[in-house]
Amino acid sequence: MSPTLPDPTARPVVDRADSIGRNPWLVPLVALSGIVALGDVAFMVLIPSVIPPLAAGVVATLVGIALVRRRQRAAIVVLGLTSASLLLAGLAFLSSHLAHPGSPVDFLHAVLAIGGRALAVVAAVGAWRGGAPSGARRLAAIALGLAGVAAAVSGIATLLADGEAARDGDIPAVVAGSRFPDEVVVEQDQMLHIDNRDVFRHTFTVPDTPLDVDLPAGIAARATVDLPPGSYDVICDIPGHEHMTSILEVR
Ligand SMILES: [Cu+2]
Repeated sequence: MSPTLPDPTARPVVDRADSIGRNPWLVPLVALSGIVALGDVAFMVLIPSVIPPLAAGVVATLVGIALVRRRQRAAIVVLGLTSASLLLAGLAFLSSHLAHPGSPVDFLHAVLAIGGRALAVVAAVGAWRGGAPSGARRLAAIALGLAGVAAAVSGIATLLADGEAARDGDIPAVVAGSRFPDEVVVEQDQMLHIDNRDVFRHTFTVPDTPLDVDLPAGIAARATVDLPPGSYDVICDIPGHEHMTSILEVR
């Protein structure tokens, strides 16, 4: 690539409709911001639950994209700051999802929300500084490569994931639509067969007891209920799944 020399005939690249084509970083910035926001919307629809910071980020992204033609500098600031703040705020929560490629919705959303936002911040800095077009193309190539690798890793992990079949005497519990059964009744030392029919990961957890079953997307697991008779609260300990509760009645 030849170095980019300043064009002496160029007009100032500020707040002009015709300057979008002149700033090659705007295309990846708008594309990455838009794709990440779409991913957030899809994620919230699938959970299904509204996560306030993500919803605010979607609105801010729409405002930023609407500003691109008329107020280019303002758009770059809005889109850049939206990605940077949500990246920092969500890192701890989302990085735990990166460890579970076998749950494609959680995993791919985390890759998009972390990787896509990090690249959007880079694009915003490039757009603000008016960086070289070759850098913008490299950024787009990195984004496509990252998406391809993430999809491949998740696809393989999902194919390799293997659940456990129910056996005679197991007590069935189906998890679907991010809901547990209202109540699960089991005899002491009986086995539970918990079937996660969702496309994202859950856990079947009785806090402060050994009963803590990891349930990757679309996977069923068997678990012994080694608890004294009584009534126990069941939770899903994935952040954002606080609405998932049930009662385990041990007789
Ligand atoms: Cu859950």
